[in-house]
This record gives sequence, C-alpha cells and structure tokens, in this order.
Amino acid sequence: MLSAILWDVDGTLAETERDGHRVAFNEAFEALAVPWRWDEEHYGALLQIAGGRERLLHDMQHQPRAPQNAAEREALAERLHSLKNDYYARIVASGALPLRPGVRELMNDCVRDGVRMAIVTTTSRVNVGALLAPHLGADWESAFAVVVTAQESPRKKPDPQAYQLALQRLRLPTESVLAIEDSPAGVAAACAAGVPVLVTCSYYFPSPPVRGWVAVGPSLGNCAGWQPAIASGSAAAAADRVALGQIQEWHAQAMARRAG
Ligand code: XBP
Ligand code: MG
Repeated sequence: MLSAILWDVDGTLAETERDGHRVAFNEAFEALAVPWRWDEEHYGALLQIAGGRERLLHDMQHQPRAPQNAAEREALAERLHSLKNDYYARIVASGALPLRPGVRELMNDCVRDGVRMAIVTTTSRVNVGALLAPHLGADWESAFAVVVTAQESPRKKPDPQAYQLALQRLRLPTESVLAIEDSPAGVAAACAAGVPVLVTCSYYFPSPPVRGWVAVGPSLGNCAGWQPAIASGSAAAAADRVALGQIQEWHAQAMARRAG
C-alpha cells in the first residue's frame, strides 16, 4: 500500500532553475561585481552538480577570473550563495514561479485519501519555504509529515542520504512510499535508497533515465506521453491529469514485480 509521496522540489514541484535560481545567481554575480554570468545553456550543464554552493565552486575551476586561492573561492561561494538565496526569495515571492500543472491537485488527492507527504530535496531549507509559502500559505510545513533539505542531509543527491533520512523519520519501509523526481541524480538517489520513483521530466531534464522508474512522463497535469501508458477511455484518462489513483496502480504493479 502506498502510504507516502516523497516530493523533490526543484524541477518537480516547480520549474525553479532557469527563471529562478539561475537569474538569482546572476543577480548575485552582478551585486558582488563578479565578472561572469550563467546563460541558460551553461546553467543546464552546471545542474550536473547538485547544490548551489557546490555548483559555484565547480564553475570557478573553469572561470579564468575566479580567485586562485581555495580559501578565497570558498568565501566568495559562500557570499554569492547566501545573496543568491535572498534574490531567489524575492523572485518566488513575486509569484513568478507557479507550481507545475497537476502538483497542487495531487497534493489535494493525498490529503483527501490520507496519503502522507514529505519533501526530500538537496536545496536549502530557506528556498523550500520561499517557494511553498506563496502557494500553500505561511504554514506550508504542516502539509508535510517530514521535510528533509540540505540542512538535514548535507550529502547531496545522487547520495541516498536524504531519502534514507526521510524513510527513517516517516518510519516507513521503502515499499510503502513513492518519490517524485525530475533529474537523473534525484532518481539515482531514490533508487540507491530502495525507494520506488516516478519521474516527471522537466525543462533541464527532458529525457528520462533509461531505467529505475515506476512511471515516467512529461507532466502530472497531463495523461499523454506516460510510460506505462494511461489507457485512453479509462477513468484516469478522463481526469486528464495524473491522479493519486493512477499512481497507486503504478506503484502496486511495481511492488508486485519487486516481490515476484
Ligand atoms: C536542486 C538543486 C539545488 C538548486 C539550488 O535540488 O540541486 O542546488 O539548484 O538550490 P532538488 P541551493 O532537485 O533536489 O530540489 O542553492 O539551495 O542549493
Ligand atoms: Mg529536481
């Protein structure tokens, strides 16, 4: 039985990267007179590195005008990252980053049917609150049984730490939960923790990993393009979004395969 949905944040709950974090990083570069900017394409490549501070440090290795000394780089990354989070909070507070289609509806399904929810992300806690408060209200945390962020889990995805911690805090076995992820690193983290995972492809991660998922598709807000396919004419297809009932069916099938 599916007892909890574990939500990834960036790319899964909302398309936060291109018009959120990336823009905020560039504003931080500008504010601290750092002589480079991240365009959409370069930022896409940098998303291989999970964690904003880690991403900055990785990129500095290839920026000829970055400080040469490791301690100076660390200090600059720290300042940039903290400033980036302030700018990011301003962007999300303006309502510029909506929840992805079908996300809110699936959350409502979970509340209605008593399926618990958790946040499992490698982003900073402050960014999760900044994103969710405008959509779910100031007490957004009460919607989630467990919230695991970079604060609680410093080892970033694809490390399974965040998922292991969430399972521990939920006191649930892997077979009773399902993660929703968009990135290969997120899928790898869930798989390494033994957590079944559903993939919603995103702007920067348009193609699904070859294996490891229970179901994969372009959007929770649409029944087209999913594997396993949603039968046209079925009750699930009539809803024209991926509802909890459909997810429970995929989950049950995957767990039966695992047991057999
Ligand atoms: C996404 C990330 C984060 C964000 C930036 O994590 O890798 O680093 O890009 O956030 P997820 P921070 O998909 O697991 O939510 O600057 O707070 O790291
Ligand atoms: Mg993600």
